[in-house]
Amino acid sequence: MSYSQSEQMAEPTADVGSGVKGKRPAGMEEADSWGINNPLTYRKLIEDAAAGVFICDETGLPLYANEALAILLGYESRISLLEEKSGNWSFLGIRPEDVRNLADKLEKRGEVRGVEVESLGRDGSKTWLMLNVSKVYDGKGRFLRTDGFVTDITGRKGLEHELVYRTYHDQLTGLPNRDFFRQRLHASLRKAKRSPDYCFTVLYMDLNRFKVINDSYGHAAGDELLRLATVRIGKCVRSKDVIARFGGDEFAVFIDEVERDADAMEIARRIDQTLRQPILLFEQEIRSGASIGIVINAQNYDSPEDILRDADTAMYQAKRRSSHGGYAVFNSHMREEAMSALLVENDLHGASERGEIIPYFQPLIEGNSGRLIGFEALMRWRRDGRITTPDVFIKVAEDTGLIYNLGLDMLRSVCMQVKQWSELDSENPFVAHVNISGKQLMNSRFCKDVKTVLRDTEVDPRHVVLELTESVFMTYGQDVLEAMDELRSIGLQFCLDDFGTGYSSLSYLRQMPLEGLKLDRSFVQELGGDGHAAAIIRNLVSLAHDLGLIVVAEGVEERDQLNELMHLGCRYVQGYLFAKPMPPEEANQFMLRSGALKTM
Ligand code: G
Ligand code: G
Ligand code: MN
Repeated sequence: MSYSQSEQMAEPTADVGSGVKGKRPAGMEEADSWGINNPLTYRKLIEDAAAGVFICDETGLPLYANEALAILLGYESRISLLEEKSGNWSFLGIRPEDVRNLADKLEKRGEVRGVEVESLGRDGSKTWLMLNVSKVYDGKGRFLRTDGFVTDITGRKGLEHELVYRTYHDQLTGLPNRDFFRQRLHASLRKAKRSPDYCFTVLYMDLNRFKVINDSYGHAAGDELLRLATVRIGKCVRSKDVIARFGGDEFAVFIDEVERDADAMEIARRIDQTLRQPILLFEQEIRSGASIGIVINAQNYDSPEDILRDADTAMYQAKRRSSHGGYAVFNSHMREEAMSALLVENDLHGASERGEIIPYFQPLIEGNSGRLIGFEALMRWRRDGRITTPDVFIKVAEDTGLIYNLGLDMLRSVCMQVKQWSELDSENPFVAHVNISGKQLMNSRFCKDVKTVLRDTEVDPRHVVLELTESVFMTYGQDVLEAMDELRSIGLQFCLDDFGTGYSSLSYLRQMPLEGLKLDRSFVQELGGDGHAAAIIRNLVSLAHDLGLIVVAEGVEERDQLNELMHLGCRYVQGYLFAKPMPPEEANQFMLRSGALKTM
């Protein structure tokens, strides 16, 4: 816009120069070759400015506006802006509450600085504005007019919005993240303080087998699984609930305004169900499922962290109860358990070094002859003079990684015992079974360390059988097979423990380099019932024999069970009927009595 043009556009405005008159620096009057004293200079500056400039009366009716402001507010021209006669700042297109706020502050302080408001332009466009507005008075304190400067901050706001979004959302699934979730819990806890009837529930979950799927099908498949899970969970909740992804395969769900506990449970049950359904991933059918921890009446907590801690504890319990996942509701008993797990962890450090980890032995028997074929070694912890069984400490040992050294120590003790026995009776083939957890097997040092133990103790590896549970295969997938092959190459054998409790497909069984199966004791316990268990055992035994595997039935407590097992073709047995797990000295005695050892 040229100088002459703007001169032609005379507007009904106040004198732009008047407000600055008194402030003009001394000496300017004389040297005015730049036109500094000329009011038209300022007018041109304002009219050409990129920022919007306006002058209003006391009621917010515009008296002057520059072109930039007209564009900013979506008017066709400044003329049409000035035709806006409704006053009360309506030309700005801002919300009524922002108008009230602006008028309030002007009234109280005479100015506002850096106020950010959203404006709905005349042309329907949305713009973020930053306002600097001040009332101008004359020397006697009489109100003259209101001056305003308006900057378009839409770009910056968009960026801020994006940053906030990123701060509070997960990029992969678009779900709110942990920080967002925590803030939501925080707000709800505050609400609960005000309204005693308000209730909410929190779920915390992770997907089963996520790691295996990610590792064996690739990260793209893992990502897709997370997205599909997001969609499925979304279908189980109501619009007022919040689903968040905490990273990895962990999700949390906030269930708002729960009227009855049963309603929250129903949602948890639906999520559990839907995640169990097979998922089609890149034309492969995959089964996942979730472990879900539930905190009902979460409104009674003090902090979001406490809620999440307990939900996590409950999730851990759900996982522990079943390798298929499912859900568990938090109760205070679980907290005690978590506490005692901490205590156990403390004590467990250094338990090996203090010689507190010892093997107990339970005989493996050939059913028909009653002949002793070997022992299963079961880890015991002699803690403060008392014998502690693995249910108290194995899980903690696995979670903390302590299992690795405990297991190796255990293996060493077993090997020393095996060596001693084999020296006493070198004619009888004799095995010791040792339980190995996935954490041990998957450690890259494991094979080397086992070799060292075998060499140090001078034990023939053919006397050692490693027992692995099905869950190891479900958790670690193909890698397990490689680790097994490596150990087999040094002469060790493998046996699948607790068979029938996991859901390893029978086709999987063919791929595994196994010598035997241990039939889970739940089958044996069901014997004598409706005959169903007998049929299953018969089929499993025959399948195992087809694959060249020996079968040991676990948990045989009664003679009838033994007889039926023999009848069903199961040749080897183990259980309280023969002996409980016993310390090494007693195992020696047992051997003597069974006639396996000629001398002691
Ligand atoms: O006796 P019992 O309570 O012993 O054993 C319970 C479970 O603990 C068993 O099912 C077995 O899987 C596990 N367990 C026993 N001993 C060991 C061991 O030496 N190492 C590992 N990893 N697990 C063991
Ligand atoms: O590793 P695995 O899960 O197979 O360990 C066997 C478990 O079964 C150990 O905890 C052991 O103490 C237990 N056990 C051994 N024999 C019997 C039995 O006859 N009955 C019951 N209930 N448990 C047994
Ligand atoms: Mn076992």
